[in-house]
Amino acid sequence: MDSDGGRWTVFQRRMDASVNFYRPWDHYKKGFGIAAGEYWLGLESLFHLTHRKKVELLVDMEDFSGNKASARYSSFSIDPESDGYRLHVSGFTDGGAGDSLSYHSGQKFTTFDKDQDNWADGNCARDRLGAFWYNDCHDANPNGVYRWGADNILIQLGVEWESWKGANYSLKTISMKIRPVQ
Ligand SMILES: [Ca+2]
Repeated sequence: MDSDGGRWTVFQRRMDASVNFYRPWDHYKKGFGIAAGEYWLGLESLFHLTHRKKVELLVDMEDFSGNKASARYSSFSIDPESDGYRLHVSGFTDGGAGDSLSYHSGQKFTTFDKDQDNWADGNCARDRLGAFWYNDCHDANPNGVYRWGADNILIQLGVEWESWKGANYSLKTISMKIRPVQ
């Protein structure tokens, strides 16, 4: 919570595979995990935190070799449940990770039991074993299966930020955090 001046509210974190992130809509709506560890704040809370104030987003990540990178977005919000918790993100600034999130802007949230993605033939959450604002399907999959780096077998099935490490590398850590813009 203290990176770059503090006051950030973490709404997503992966770090040690201690929490199962392959969960249904109701879990992603209400939140799960613990704030000090692996964590999903919940879409309903995220909506309330972003729908009135102007909010920025910081995504921090680390690989298994100790390299770190980030991506920052000057504007972040999601719509109410009645519009599928649709994501709006813009104003990218590169901290070495590249932009894997703009592809997801404008998308509704999809879980294995609620398909709101742009893939006509299937459900991205079921195919990628995660839950996210899937398009057709992802450049970022931070809620995917926790794995230990790359194995050249499981492609697009990991905790991924593809513009940094590609589709065959599952990150050691990733966190997504927001704070109000001054
Ligand atoms: Ca679909």
